[in-house]
Amino acid sequence: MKSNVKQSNREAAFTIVELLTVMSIIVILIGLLVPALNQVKRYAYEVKQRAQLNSIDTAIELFNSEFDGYPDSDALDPDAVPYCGAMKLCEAVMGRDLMGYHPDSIFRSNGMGSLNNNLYPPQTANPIAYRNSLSARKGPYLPLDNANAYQLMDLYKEVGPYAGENFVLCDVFRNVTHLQSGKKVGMPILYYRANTSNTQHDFANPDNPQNIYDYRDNQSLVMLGKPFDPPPDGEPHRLAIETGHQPGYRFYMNTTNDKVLASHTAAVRPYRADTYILISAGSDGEYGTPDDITNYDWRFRE
Ligand SMILES: [Ca+2]
Repeated sequence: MKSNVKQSNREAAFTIVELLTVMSIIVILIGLLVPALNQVKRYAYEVKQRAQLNSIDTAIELFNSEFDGYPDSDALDPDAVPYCGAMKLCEAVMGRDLMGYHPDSIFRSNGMGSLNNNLYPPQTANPIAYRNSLSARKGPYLPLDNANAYQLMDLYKEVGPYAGENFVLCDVFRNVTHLQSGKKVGMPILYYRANTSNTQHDFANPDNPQNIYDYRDNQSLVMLGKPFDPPPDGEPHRLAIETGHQPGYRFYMNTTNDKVLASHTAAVRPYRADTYILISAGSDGEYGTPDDITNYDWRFRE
């Protein structure tokens, strides 16, 4: 009887070996779960990014139906001042001051119209001009809360050739520290309009004047690099420059329409040859890598 009691006590208690076994199983389970959770989080961001591109698509279509054409995306404005596709996209769907697009705009970097009149006057300097300007506006075509519109000078310490007060629409990934608020924000969404009077998609010659898309529309912006990973430590975006290739090569490789290429009979064509292309840098904040999210079938090619 005595020996029986002793035996059941021993069975009820955990030995140190059993405890260690249980603890190591828990550690292994956590090790399995954490990457899975990170993957879920990343997937959620990707879904959110696709939704944002869809709402930008809708906004551009509203602009198109109002003005009978997609917004310009040339790298320069009519005065040859740098004003890239990403900035023109923001002006078209939000207005240069986020209060709506002025129909007399000719997409000048300084917001002036063709008669050197300020289409987007500041409210404080001239309240009457501001009110008149507002009553002429169209849009904004995106809700301000979803636009993620930020001034370039709040994203990059060095804004390169650009006027820093110009806004861009940013993606939903949080890689960049907003220089004013300290909040984490996204990288600018790149915008390229198709030149429908052209016929080529020549990745052997990215500078071919007959190319439907022009990689140079956003090249100077992409050349600014990653604001969260500044030079000399940071690598340039792979969409901008790649060792052994001409600038723009990766843009043309990754916008080539596989379905047309596969036929071997038709000419090489880009995706969305008659509309426009949008590119988000994706979760790594770098343009031209496999995680980029676009409004066409991004199949990353080296
Ligand atoms: Ca990327």
